Amino acid sequence: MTRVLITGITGQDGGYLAEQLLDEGAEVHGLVHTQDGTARALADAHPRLHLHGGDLADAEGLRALVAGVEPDELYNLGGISSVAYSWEQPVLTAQLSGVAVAVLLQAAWELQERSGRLVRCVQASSSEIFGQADRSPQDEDTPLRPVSPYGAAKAYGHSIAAAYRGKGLHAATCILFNHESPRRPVTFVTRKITAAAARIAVDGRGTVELGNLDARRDWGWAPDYVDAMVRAARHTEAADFVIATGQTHTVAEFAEAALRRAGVGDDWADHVEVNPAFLRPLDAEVMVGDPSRARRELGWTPTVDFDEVVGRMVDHDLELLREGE
Ligand code: GDR
Repeated sequence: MTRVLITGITGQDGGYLAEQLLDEGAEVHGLVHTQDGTARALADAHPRLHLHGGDLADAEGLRALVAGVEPDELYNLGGISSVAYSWEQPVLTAQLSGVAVAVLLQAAWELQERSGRLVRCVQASSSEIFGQADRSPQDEDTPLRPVSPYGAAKAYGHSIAAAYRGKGLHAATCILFNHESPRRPVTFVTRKITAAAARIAVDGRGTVELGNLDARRDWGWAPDYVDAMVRAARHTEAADFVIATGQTHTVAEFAEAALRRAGVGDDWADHVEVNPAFLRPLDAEVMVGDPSRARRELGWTPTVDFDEVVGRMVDHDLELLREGE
């Protein structure tokens, strides 16, 4: 039975990843910072899921966890995931989304040396490592030019994974572009919009306050991206893989699609306001990925398009409001 260790198991991707691997019959171990309701519900539902309390800032604890679980596959999804929040906590972001990657990879390397078994590692890298990219679309050879504490920390994690790969560890990275689902917290723009669109449609009034409406992002479906990480772990060669759809839309287009889907008609723009509080010190205007390598080498392809991502999220938020009535 494949034994897997996931950091960030209570996040959007961690949950989908745990479910996919449990469905395949794997024994899944997850690092959890606090045993919150999501974690408990997951563990209660799955006898092959084992949760371990711990902290990505605790190097000794991480090392002991990897040594104790002895995973065949290690997925590092943990850390600070919000670009906006990383400006409030730059040092913590460096620790949790940067330094912890080195700690985990070193622990995996030591386990591999001791056991003589391959430890397949996947680092959840991010399109934010490209920041103000010098080319579009971005692929695995695009230079790293992060423009936020989050992007900088992720760029370190990305680079240290390559270093361990050079040393002989199966350290793959998936350079994940934005990927969404109804499990996204409302701190991210897509869910903020779909939750607000549902509310506005039900109340017949109200607005959603946003920052940069012109930012173009490449939005995919989170479970597809999790599947790419599993493929990257099991691929013969560890490598960097861009995981993206190759299509972009602006934040304004997302808002229009969501409000229309919720039932607000042609006056959708009356329900969108710009609030400078949500603007970032620096924000890449366009992020779009070229997933050719993942398609070619992993046989991976996105299965859900933009309209369907928006539709599923809005329908879920409408359903939540109906249930609450
Ligand atoms: P991002 O996601 O920073 O790309 O990181 P987010 O949804 O927060 O922002 C996307 C774009 O929308 C613009 N924007 C707003 N963003 C937020 N959160 N709130 C607003 O009101 C708002 N208005 C406009 C942002 O400026 C930005 O351009 C996500 C995370 O999942 C990361 O962990 C991951 O690495 C990257 O995607 C790829």
